[in-house]
Amino acid sequence: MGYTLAQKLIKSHLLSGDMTVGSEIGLKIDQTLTQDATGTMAYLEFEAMGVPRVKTERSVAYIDHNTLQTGFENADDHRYIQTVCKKHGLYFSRPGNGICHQVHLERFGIPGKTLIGSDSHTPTGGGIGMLAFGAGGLDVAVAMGGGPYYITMPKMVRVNLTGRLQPWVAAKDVILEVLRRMSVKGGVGKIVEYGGEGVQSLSVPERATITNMGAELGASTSIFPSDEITREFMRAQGREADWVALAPDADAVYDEVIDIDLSALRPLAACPHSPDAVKAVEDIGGIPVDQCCIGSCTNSSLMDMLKVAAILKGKTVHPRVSLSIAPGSKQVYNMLAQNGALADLIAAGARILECACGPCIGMGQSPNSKGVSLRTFNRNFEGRSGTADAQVYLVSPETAAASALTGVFTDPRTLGEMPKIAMPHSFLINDNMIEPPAPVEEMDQVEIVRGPNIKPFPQTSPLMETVEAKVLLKVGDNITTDHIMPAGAKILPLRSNIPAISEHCFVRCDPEFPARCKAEGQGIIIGGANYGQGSSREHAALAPLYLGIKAVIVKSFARIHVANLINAGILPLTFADEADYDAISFGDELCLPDIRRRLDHGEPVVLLDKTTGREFPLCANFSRRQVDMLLAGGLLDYTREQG
Ligand code: MIC
Ligand code: SF4
Repeated sequence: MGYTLAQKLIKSHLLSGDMTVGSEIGLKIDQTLTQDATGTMAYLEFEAMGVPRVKTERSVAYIDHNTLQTGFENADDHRYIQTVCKKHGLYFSRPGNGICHQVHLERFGIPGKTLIGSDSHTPTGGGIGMLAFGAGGLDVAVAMGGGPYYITMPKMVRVNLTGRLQPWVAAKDVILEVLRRMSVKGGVGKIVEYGGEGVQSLSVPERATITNMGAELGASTSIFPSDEITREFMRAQGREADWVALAPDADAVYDEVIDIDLSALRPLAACPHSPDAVKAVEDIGGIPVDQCCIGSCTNSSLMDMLKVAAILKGKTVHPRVSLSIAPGSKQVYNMLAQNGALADLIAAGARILECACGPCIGMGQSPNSKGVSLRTFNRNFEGRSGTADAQVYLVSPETAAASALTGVFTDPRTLGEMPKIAMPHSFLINDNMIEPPAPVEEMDQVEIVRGPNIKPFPQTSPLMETVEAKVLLKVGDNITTDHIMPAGAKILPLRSNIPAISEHCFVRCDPEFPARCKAEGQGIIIGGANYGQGSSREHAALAPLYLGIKAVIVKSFARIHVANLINAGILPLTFADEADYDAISFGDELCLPDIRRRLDHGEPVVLLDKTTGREFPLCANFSRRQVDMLLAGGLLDYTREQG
């Protein structure tokens, strides 16, 4: 029996475990990336491990999220990360150089290599045939120190692409169609592998749009084969020597197959407030639009920008609409400037933003009250834009540009003939904003600069014999890490200060939550299905840890968040019977009797509701390594114990 492409790459990087679906495997990691909003914690953790120099083939730190500097905090974090890189052997992509995933694809990604990043959209690298995972900062720190990255062996899904996209239909519409069919939970425990003759009509940036937004499926990762088109892209980036051909075996077996005829797709949009609430643009109707934002790690490639420039050329943005555009990287921005397309964007009235995440993470450009915002981004969770009642739709750059001109939701196919844009034969290569590390003999002289806002990792403690605590919060299905630990311009500068950021934990669901936790000293959270979907931010585990949360008991978890909870030493447990969720109320006194012994000996775990006297069986399907981490009080303590 042959292997899928992902299985081949897992096999060639397997350090522990066997490749049976559902069992824990440890992978060798070739490359890591971090961004600044998760990076400070990751590097504090790396420093705590005491490894002098990263052991990966390539580790890169990007500054792209916290670039709005309204106080000293973000700039201090940038300086801290810069000096850590210099000392410990990492490449540092300076602020202004672009969004981590876009720059990594352009300058560092290599087909067939493994990559983990402290950002959930790291699977963007799957667009050039990397096996790339989003992970918590601690997991990235361990990988930088040469340790394995552990995942649960996923199932394999094949998305079989046939035909080719019609004019005005884009890669974004492909992934929106996959989301429509599979939902935001549909990818959990799976790797999505794209194949079929339709693949040949998709450029690398288009493939990367698709693998990027595979994060919204909850998938472990997504991947495309590495073929002549990949080679062409690598050549145009001056990196052809790094190219290898990669494909699944002809007799590879998949657990699930999805067929998509590219020629049958129409322009699509994800409606408020979920990336899987997908409708055809023509069915949404011409609702008035207040804002269009073009950019983000999903759609900020040169090709995307050139298409938008061609659509806007010689026209004016509609008076009702604010159009902002953030090119994904300095390479993209510079090429737009050189070929004149930037002038077309400016002339049409676009508000050009720096090459960074910007509005995608609520760093400015929040829409007006009840504003309708069309964004080429990947997430439209309620409130993420910074405006609680904004209506955010996720669309292709073509749909966003068309709607920016008409002022109403517009199917770009109504614009007439589509401008023809060709991939350049060579990209403008200038890595002057990527700072290499200090040579080994000079690393001792580098001093790490720490601003006053950078506070140490929160206190952890070994798991108690019995956990007794109240339900301090009960939430429903599909809780995102944006609910747990909101982002945005005001809160993001606190990412290096867990005590301060904890004051904002869950406040969008319940403003009293942090104060209640502090008053009680410890507590338990009850949640529904797909708890912790979205971002990889480990702050969604570290803030609850700081607030005394001992266990999170839910119907099901999202992949990265459950790993972050275990790393933080918080018990992530699931109901054996989902219906038991209804039997537990806010404020109930709960008990996990003998939890330490039961976990240690693999005995069944039960939940006693002392308020009602009822008892419920729970699932605690942990690997031995995970049990040991939980007993120790999290990954840092576990690593210390292991010496
Ligand atoms: C996001 O898109 O939510 C982020 C901001 O990039 C996060 C990381 C973070 O919270 O810092 C992600 O996707 O992992
Ligand atoms: Fe940045 Fe948005 Fe991409 Fe997250 S999803 S990495 S905030 S551009």
